[in-house]
Amino acid sequence: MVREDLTKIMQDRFHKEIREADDKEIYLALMSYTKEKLKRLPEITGERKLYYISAEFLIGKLLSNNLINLGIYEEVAEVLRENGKSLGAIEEMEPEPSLGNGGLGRLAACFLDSIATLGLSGDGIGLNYHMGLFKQVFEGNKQKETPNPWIEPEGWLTDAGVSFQVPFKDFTLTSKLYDIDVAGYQNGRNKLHLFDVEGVDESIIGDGISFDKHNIQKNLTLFLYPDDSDEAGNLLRIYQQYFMVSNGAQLILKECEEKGYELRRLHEHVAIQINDTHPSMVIPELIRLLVQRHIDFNEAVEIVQKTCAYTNHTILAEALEKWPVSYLEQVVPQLVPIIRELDLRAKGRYQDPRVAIIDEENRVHMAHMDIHYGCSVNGVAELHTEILKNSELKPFYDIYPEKFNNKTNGITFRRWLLYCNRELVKWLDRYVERDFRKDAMALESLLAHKDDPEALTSLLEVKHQKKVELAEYLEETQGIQLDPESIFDIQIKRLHEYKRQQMNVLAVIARYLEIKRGKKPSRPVTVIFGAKAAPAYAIAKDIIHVILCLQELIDQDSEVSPYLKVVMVENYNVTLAERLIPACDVSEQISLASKEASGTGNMKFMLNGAVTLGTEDGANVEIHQLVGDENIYIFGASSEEVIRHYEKRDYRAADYYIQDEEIREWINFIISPEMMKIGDPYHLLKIHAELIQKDWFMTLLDVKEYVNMKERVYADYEDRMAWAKKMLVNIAKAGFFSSDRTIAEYNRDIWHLR
Ligand code: 26Q
Repeated sequence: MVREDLTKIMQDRFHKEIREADDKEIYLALMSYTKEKLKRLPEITGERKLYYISAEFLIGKLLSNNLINLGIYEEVAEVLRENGKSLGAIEEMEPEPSLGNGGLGRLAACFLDSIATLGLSGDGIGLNYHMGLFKQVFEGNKQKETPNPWIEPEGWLTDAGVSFQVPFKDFTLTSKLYDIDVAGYQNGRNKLHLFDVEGVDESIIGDGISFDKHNIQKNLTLFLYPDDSDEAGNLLRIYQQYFMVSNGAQLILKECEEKGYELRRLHEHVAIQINDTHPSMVIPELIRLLVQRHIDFNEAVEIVQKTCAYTNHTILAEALEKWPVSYLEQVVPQLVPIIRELDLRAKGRYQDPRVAIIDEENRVHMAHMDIHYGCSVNGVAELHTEILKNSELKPFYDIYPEKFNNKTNGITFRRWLLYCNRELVKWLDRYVERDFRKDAMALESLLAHKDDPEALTSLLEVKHQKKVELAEYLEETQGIQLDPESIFDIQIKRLHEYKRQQMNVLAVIARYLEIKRGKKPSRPVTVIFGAKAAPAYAIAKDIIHVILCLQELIDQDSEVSPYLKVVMVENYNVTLAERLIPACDVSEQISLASKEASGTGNMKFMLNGAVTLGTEDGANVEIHQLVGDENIYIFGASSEEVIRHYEKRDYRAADYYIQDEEIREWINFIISPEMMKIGDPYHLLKIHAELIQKDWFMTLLDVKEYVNMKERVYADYEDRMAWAKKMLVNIAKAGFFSSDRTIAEYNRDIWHLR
């Protein structure tokens, strides 16, 4: 079938045989073939439908994932092979849609896959950013941002032929809807709806990623907002958010009306999941639209409340959105009276100022609106939800204990195992008893082989193979040389102080200095970083600078480079993650306890047989519980301890610096003559001072224990069979982290789709 179909498409479009065509032509043919196949899948339907509204969907490349979910990946790969082509090379032709910053956006993408795979009726609603998250290039050991276009004349987007009017204060915009089909694994299809503005103008982009922030008509969907740590007091963000939710709400009502549902019964037919506070304006907007359609205000509030549920993804204070009422007045004045009314009602019931929607400074707390006027609040890992209930959102938990629930994150095994690690899948097929493809918990049967030398040896071979493949890939694409015999110690995630890449840097420096002193390790280590820093996040950029300088310094030092290598891959994205994760030995999950809501990279690494070196934070806690002390390396202060330090304000980085000679030596190395010669003294001095004088995320509290624990990890790695056993247990216990399980729980507790 595939053979004949593809041959015919090649003939019709390019008048060529497959073997004569170039990779781009094959890519185009394969894509149109796949799109056609997707279109023929039955649409998933149901009495109640979920709308997952999110400012980000970090979907990554779609070709291979679609082929897998359609069940034709192997067949296509075979047909190409027969014709002297490789599917791998074809994949390179596809641009990556980077429509998200990191965890939250990638989670939304995993969820869409699982919702369709479970046969639940549920669509995504978001924005069609023309530029994904900026492309990162390194120049002079610094990050530079450049535009990252991904939309091509032919791609996965299809014009849905739907548009709405979205009213702003000074003008009304007409939207245009594009859809992407989302195939379930061996199941039907749902949709990702991405709204765009007709008049977006890519020519207003100036230097790097700068553009005219005021020309809303031309810029609204031009860029994905980079997760900005400095107060992004930008009106554009509000324009984007309102555009997204107004379109979303209009689409939802339109679909209900088309199905003949009564709007009074909206909640019986619709569930809306609000992905962090970015889509929170959907609450007042839906109320507005229902009232416009002659539903009484009180009833509209009730209907919306029964429809909407909110997920919290962070407890970092600076990330909790609070919009000044005056901003909303300037952009969406029609929502302001509604929000004021919702606020008055909440204040009437609860006088505690901590639960007010509009605070004394006239700022609207988006999360507060979600909690008062939604039916559910969830955190994304056990620990995170407990912190929400007991501290961050405690006043709300006291009022609405029944609304709070935990939904520990998950990842789709289709992309993060079936696609990215076919060698491991082959191995699993040998040792897992039932089919783990539809039932991730089946992986647990692997435990029967935890002392089987043949299973363990072949597992080590799979890992080695993936390390070789990564080395080849990085050599080809970035000119980086890796030694597959070395330990691959990997930290890939957004750059943020709380994630503590700087602590990993200090450990690298510690190792460097040891080698310099003559302590040559028996096996080399490769420490790999991948991370983008928000363009306005100065400290994060300084940390990147240190890493890149260290990389250069060690590369140039023939005394150290045989034993230690630092690599910061350029432009870390989903595609690179798919290569890095299967090749990883040591998974770095070293956030300051209490700060990482969940993490999802930790799960991807575990599933691919890496061993975690981490703090008791986010889902690491659950990984620890599942695999046991023997199969994970846990260190550092507990979340309670950290929270106490913040309460008492008694953490002083300088004390550690003054009292501990080693810590002092490591930190001072950042401004050593060797480093200052390679790097920019201004930035090196800045990060040096930052670590001693502020260190808001308590690097120095844990760094000693971290360095010691890492030493133990590397030593344990040498007992290859014992290490392989740890790998096996990690894989066996990863089933819990399938997003199929997460979605089944959302459905059981919140959505109630049938
Ligand atoms: C805010 C204001 C202005 C512009 C951008 C933003 C913004 C954008 C994105 C704020 C936050 C984000 C993303 C947050 C995020 O990715 N959180 C992560 O969510 C994951 C999925 O639940 C968790 O696993 C991670 O622990 C959490 O950090």
